Amino acid sequence: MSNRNSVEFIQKKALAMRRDCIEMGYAAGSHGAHFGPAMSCIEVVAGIFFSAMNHNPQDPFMPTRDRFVLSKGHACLAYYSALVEAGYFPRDLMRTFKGDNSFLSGHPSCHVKHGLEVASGSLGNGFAVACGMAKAAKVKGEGHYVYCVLGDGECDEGLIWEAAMNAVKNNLDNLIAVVDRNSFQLAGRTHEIMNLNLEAIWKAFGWEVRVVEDGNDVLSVITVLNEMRSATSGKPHLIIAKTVKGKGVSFMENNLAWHAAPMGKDKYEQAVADLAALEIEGN
Ligand SMILES: Cc1ncc(C[n+]2csc(CCOP(=O)(O)OP(=O)(O)O)c2C)c(N)n1
Repeated sequence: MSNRNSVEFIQKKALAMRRDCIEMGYAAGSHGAHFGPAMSCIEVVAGIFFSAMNHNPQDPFMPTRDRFVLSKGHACLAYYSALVEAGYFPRDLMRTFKGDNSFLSGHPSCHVKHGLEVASGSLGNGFAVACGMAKAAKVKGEGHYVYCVLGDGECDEGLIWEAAMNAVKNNLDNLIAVVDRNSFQLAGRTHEIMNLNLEAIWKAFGWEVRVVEDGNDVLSVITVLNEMRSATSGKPHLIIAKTVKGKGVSFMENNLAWHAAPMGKDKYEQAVADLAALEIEGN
């Protein structure tokens, strides 16, 4: 697939992805969906899929493809929306989200033909798998990258740090991880639950670290992804992208009630209107 798309193209994809998230989450009815965690990382996921990653939706098993792991698997709406916008599966399947026998489950499961590389959702686990995939590529002399998106609350997990040490030991400079720094987790603000200086800690663990002040800005995201790909430090790469939980929908932004919730018709209509207003602003 041609990547390195224009900023404008990716901004449009990001907006379409937000709409897709609302459609899928609304279709889940009383099952509800993790709206806030998906909305915060849309530009990060869009930047990876439509600028950074070498992949081909027409050939999902392509051996040279870059791999993507959504370690914060509960934000699967962001992942599914990138896949549908890239053409990995038809749009009408979006309405099967969380339905019986659907591959669009509430946390990602492994369906490589639809672009889903790794099952994830048990926090910490996806990141460790991504480190293993990057090591496997090194051992086999394969040149692809592994991209991984994790949550800032997820960085409280011990497994993250075991895997982070191992990645440095194995010089996994083919690994580009992004922390979605939305400053909230499930039960509160991250600084109230575990006040971590993520930049200092990841650096201390030996990673090459960059901080993006606005992780909902496409240009900032794709610029830092480019920088990481051309870095020569030999270290694994970690981007801390400061984002807004629930970004783009007025009643979701920084509102923990929308970490996960069912969406009724009135909220659906409000969300659609908010996103339509964003589209008008952008044009
Ligand atoms: C091992 C594990 N423990 C607990 C959970 C439940 N859980 C789901 S989302 C979440 C909060 C994650 O916060 P963060 O990583 O900051 O992601 P955000 O939702 O803010 O994007 C938790 C604790 C889980 N999925 N896995």
